[in-house]
Amino acid sequence: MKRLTWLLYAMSAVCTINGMNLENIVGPMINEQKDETQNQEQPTRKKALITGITGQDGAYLTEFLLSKGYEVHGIKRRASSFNTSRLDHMYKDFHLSNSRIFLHYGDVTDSTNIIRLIQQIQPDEIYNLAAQSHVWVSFQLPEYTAQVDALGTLRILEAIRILGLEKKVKFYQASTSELYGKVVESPQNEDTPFYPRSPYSVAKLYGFWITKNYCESYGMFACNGILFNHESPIRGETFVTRKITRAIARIKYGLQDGLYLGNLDARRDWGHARDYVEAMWLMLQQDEPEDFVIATGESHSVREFVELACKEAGIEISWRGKGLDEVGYNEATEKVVVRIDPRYFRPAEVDCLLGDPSKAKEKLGWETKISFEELVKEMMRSDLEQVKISMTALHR
Ligand code: NDP
Ligand code: GDR
Repeated sequence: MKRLTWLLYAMSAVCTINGMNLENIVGPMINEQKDETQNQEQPTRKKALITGITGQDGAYLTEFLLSKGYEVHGIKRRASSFNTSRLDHMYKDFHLSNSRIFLHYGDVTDSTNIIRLIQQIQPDEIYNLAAQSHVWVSFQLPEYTAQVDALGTLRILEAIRILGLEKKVKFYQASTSELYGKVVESPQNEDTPFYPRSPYSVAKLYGFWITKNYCESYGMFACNGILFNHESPIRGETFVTRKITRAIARIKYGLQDGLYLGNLDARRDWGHARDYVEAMWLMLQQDEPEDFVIATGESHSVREFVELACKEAGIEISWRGKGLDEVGYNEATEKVVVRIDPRYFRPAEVDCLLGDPSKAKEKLGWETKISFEELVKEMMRSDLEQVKISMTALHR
């Protein structure tokens, strides 16, 4: 059932049938509702506020917190089209009984909005996931990225302080392995010095330190999760993993000829988002605020990800050529599947990330459960399924 609902999400996000977006079929109610602040309060129920609830992690975290009995409030941005498709299936489930998920229009670039929402909701926990989260895009939008990723964090912390909620609210900041950037040691742990390599990670560096500063200055429970890359079938379509699995699925069914990528040799420590949102929650259940690295402790190259995704799709891929001329071709058909496009290179690259999650294991009892191979398999199968469904629908 869970797989089906995520699949429906993914379909709604990417497919149109006869010009009609599938989002309308999955359940548009969440988009039609007015800004909600009234709810049937139950005194013992914990309230969480999630910024970035419409993103990958926001959706998994919402599902997780609902399963723990929380009332979940989320901030969504006004958009010209529906942007809640990752959440619609959960909202529908709860609409039938007492609703425990509430969406509020907002934006972390608007201080007054943030103050008003925190005042109205009075959350016990705030998860700050809102971000312009794409590293390559941050080179195109450096100022906006700083507004959201750096100052957005400050606005929330300051709102908590202005409202006198320092002792009530626990605050989680979505920090990132990108802070390690040009790594000075490997694997990276909580003591590894930072060396950010993009406007995104420089903005996140501010977010990291302002969180620490408010914790130390005002005694707030505020902590950083230094999360390494985590993916899923609902990963944004322009991050490399999802870009690969979507493209391979389309190539498999003849809807696309090939796939253009940037740096095939970049290595990342890739985990599954479902595992990682649990770690966020665990950090806020501790007695004292502490920062934690969340990672698998394994790193793989983009090239390996392509190979595994192709294998799962039944395509045997081989490589030939070097540098910009390197191609990945289908051994059976000799057709080129992967080409290099330098437009996807970054002005400054992060070559290799590998996390050491020992502290999380020891203090949070957290460990990754889903392996790299299982992750690729799940993503690939989901995208193959979506292409199949969209093709069937088109030929009906
Ligand atoms: P996504 O890009 O999927 O989601 C980002 C969310 O932030 C979306 O809900 C987006 O809204 C929202 N958002 C963007 N700008 C604003 C704004 N100005 N005001 C309010 N909301 C905004 O990211 P992920 O879910 O993958 O990541 C969650 C967080 O964790 C991010 O902060 C990211 O930087 C960080 N992180 C992610 C890692 C990963 O591997 N996924 C690893 C380490 C850190 P909309 O849907 O409208 O665009
Ligand atoms: P990253 O993720 O930058 O690590 O940030 P992304 O998937 O974008 O890139 C990973 C690596 O793959 C290389 N790459 C490509 N990347 C993209 N997007 N598109 C391509 O075509 C391509 N070809 C090769 C990149 O150069 C890079 O080395 C993610 C985000 O979720 C951040 O918000 C988060 O903080 C970090 O993970 C941890």
